[in-house]
Amino acid sequence: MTEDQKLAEFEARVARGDKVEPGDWMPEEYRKNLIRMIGQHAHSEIVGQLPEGKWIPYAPGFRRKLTLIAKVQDEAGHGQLLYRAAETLGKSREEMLEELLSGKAKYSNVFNYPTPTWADVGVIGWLVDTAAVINQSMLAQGSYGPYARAMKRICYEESFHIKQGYDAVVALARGTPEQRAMAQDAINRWWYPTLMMSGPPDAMSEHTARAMKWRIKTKTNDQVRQEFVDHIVPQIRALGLDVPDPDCRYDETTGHYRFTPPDWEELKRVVNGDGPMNKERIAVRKKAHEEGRWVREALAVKGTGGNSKS
Ligand code: FAQ
Repeated sequence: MTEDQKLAEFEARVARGDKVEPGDWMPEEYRKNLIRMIGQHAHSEIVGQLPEGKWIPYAPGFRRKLTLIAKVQDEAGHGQLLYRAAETLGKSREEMLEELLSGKAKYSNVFNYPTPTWADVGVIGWLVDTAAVINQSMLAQGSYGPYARAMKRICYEESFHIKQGYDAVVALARGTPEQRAMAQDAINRWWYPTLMMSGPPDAMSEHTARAMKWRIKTKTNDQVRQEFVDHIVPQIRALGLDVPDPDCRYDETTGHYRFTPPDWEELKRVVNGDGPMNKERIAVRKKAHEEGRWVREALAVKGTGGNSKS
């Protein structure tokens, strides 16, 4: 078959909803785009442990500490699954990690903001994980088998994270006026970064058109963002809390909530390394990577499985 015939057959398969598997022929651009996206996603899960992980020693009570430890550990597991999915496309985990640590690779904007209060843990679990699950349920319908299957499993766990975050926010919303104010302050700070998570608007998005054609994504950035807003605004208001956007209201004619778009220049700055916490996040990752070197080296000793007896 000529390259054109292979491409036509590939596109017909993808359009039918078939899954593409690791050994299958695929256009080079499809492979590159998936490596880019899955790699960034894996890095997001790994760096995403840090903003909430910071609160493990200070979690209010044993039960909340246990659930937070489990959540943060789940994110590490998601990172592992995603690096594995990217490896099936021919890029090594070492190479991807090197790109993260050198600052070359992008990861989600949202993890470059500080978490000054316990309410941030609740609001990340509730708002950020809700936005992540809406996006990932869309990705679970995607064309690349290993990524789509990883998404399905990850979504089960992230859905539980939403409950953990929501439960923490409900406790604050029903608490003292100070606790309620803490919850509101965290929502105010996370609202726009969470809206930015779904990516730039479709009109500015470099990769969306091709990603839709090849079913790497099955909804556009704007569709995912709108779905998030429609889902979360009534929940926030039901707790007697506010969305920090006076123009956010339900539009009877469209059946959707209107909202003020985020500052897209801020998104650009943050994903390109100039957010409030980028430097600290990478410094912490580098330190953890160095401190874990002996474990990787011990595991890599051939034939011993890391057992020093042989
Ligand atoms: N942050 O042309 P598009 C989680 C970049 S997981 C950083 O629209 P695309 C779980 C984009 O990469 C959260 N960079 O790109 C959790 C591209 O850069 P490049 C992560 C962003 O790929 C919860 C450029 O801008 N989820 O939260 C962002 O079609 C709690 C142009 O953009 C995923 O990664 C951004 N927000 O659409 C963990 C899901 N937006 O490569 C711990 C998989 C855009 O050309 C605690 N990824 N960029 O240099 C996706 O769904 C897509 O990649 C989008 C972007 C939607 C993020």
